[in-house]
Amino acid sequence: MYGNDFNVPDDAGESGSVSGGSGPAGGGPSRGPSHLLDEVAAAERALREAGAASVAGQDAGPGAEADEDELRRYFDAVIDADQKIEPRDWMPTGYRQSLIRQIAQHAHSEIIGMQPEGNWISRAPSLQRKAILLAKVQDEAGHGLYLYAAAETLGVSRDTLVELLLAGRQKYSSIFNYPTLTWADVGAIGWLVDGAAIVNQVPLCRCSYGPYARAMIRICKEESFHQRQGYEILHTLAHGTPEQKVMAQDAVDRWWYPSLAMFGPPDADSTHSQQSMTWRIKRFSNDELRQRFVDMCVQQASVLGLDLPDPDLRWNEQRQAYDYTQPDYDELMRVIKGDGPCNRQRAAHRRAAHAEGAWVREAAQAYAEKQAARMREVAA
Ligand code: BYC
Repeated sequence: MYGNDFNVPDDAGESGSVSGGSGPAGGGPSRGPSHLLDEVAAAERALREAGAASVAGQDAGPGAEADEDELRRYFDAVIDADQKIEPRDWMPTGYRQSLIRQIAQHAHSEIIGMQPEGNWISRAPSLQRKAILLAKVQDEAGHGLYLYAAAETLGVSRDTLVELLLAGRQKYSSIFNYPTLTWADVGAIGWLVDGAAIVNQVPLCRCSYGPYARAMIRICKEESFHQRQGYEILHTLAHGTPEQKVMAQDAVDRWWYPSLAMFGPPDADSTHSQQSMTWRIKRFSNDELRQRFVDMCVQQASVLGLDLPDPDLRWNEQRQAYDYTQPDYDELMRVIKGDGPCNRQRAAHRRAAHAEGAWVREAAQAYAEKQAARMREVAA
């Protein structure tokens, strides 16, 4: 349950709202990440129900001869009824393009995100740590595949998306342009980066586009293990030798603000949020999710015995949320534009891996063609 083994098991907030939750004794919201798993389960139930329900009293969508106004009205009714748009349904071009942009960026992030942690597979401090990290990095490859597959249902091929990434024409998450300097960074990535990813991604389980929502349910379940392993690494280090505790604190100091920046620009500067929320692709704004993440981390940091590097972090009774220092959004923009500490290295590594993997793609293609030819022979 998202690394909450060490949490005070008294959190009893509602699971529907973003910033809700009552403050426990000592101040601060008690909403822990286990609520996020409850939300994933609720989203999964809602998805099943959506599949069985009819929209706006209609048993089927508009017929083949429907004009664009009729199709658009039906699309709007599906969105308003919180039902799912499926690949064969009519959708506005902007909706399709926005989904391709976001899902591709998300898929690329999973694949590029393997690099900072992959860097530590051969140096993990024990066989068990190595096996766990290997499994986590493999999961990320799988998440990339689910997401590329979801994007393909929108009529764009995975090859095209990969080419756009390699050409620097599509983005991936800013966070993966920071270096992993010590073993504690693997813990901080799990706790903070995967924690931020989960907070951002759980609402995507309710995204209006069916294939993306379904992929996110599976991804969020797997991410729970990732966040938990990071939290456990940091807990071990924070309760180890003084040097290990210093290493854990240093990693948290370096990853805190980049993790806050992962949620994107502040709402006032977010170009896509409003339209994405109208289409129910996004359910909450960047700032709402960032606040939820901060509120979740404060209590966990205190259980870890580590400090969050923000002297102005304090509980605001009136807002029922923590006040905190915003990340440096100019730095976020520089990193997004390609000028972060590791952008060039990450892109070069991905291009090299793609080129070195050409023979695997060719072999798979040749095998698929051989199989197809055999099937044709059998059928003839
Ligand atoms: N990094 O209008 P906005 C993971 C871009 S996977 C880079 O607010 P939107 C993990 C944004 O694309 C983590 N670019 O955009 C994996 C837009 O540019 P364009 C990835 C960013 O879409 C492995 C412009 O800034 N998660 O965690 O409404 C191991 C304006 O932004 C960033 C996802 O992709 C950023 N941080 O909201 C471990 C989740 N922020 O496209 C962990 C799905 C913003 O106009 N994506 N930009 O050129 C989303 O939820 C949303 O796309 C975002 C941005 C919240 C990221």
